[in-house]
Amino acid sequence: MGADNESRGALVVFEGLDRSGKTSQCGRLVSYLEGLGHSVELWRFPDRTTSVGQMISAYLTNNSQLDDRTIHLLFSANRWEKRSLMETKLKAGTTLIVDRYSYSGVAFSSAKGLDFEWCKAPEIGLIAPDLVVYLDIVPEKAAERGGYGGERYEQLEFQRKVAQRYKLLEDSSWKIVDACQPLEDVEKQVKEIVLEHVMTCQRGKPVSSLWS
Ligand code: Z5A
Repeated sequence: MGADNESRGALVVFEGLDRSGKTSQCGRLVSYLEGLGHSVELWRFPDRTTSVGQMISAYLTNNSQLDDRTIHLLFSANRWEKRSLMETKLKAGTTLIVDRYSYSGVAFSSAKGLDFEWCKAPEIGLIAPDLVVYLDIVPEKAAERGGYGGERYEQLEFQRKVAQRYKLLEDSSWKIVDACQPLEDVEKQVKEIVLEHVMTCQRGKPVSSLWS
């Protein structure tokens, strides 16, 4: 996809267990990049605003029951329905800071017992992130933070399995940040790592496809 080396925005994905601090860091990062004059948008998956996203939301809040494979494919469809807009934005020079992506899809569904490669398959061909910031925290520590336990997957034993699956997905696009540090220390590291990648994409880097 896209052999052109034109200036573009960066696709930066945040991953990690529940309450690892993704939402906090994404918000701070967007303000920081905006302050530097970059065109930047905050995205999150699931995107609960679409009709597919509303089905996912009902499932996560225990207001509907769905077969494990069905919900997995809905999470994936929710990314596919945003794929072309994502490419347009990136090529127009907008950096996208994305709270969860395909790695969550595979880690959570395979932690339920679905086949790992089967879980990856529907994600193949989505846009590959330029950077994945993995906020690393042990589940016990995350559980001490506010609001834990409200949604379907927020149970300690399950989160341990999710952490194991995440480890299998790590590749050269990943940067692991210790999320147990104070929020401001995490923020400082995140800003440095992300800015470097934003500049690289501005200088020109082809958009590539995930896992293909
Ligand atoms: N899921 C899936 O199965 N398949 C998929 O394809 C996708 C997702 C995309 C919804 O995710 C669920 O969907 C999720 C995965 C699954 N599983 N669950 N449950 P979500 O993103 O909507 O919800 P979430 O993961 O639970 O995210 P969260 O609640 O937004 O947590 P967070 O963003 O990582 O953390 P936070 O909101 O920034 O911080 C949590 C608290 O910790 C808050 O009180 C902060 O002030 C505090 N905090 C943050 N950083 C620190 C530090 N450094 N020190 C101390 N306290 C901190």
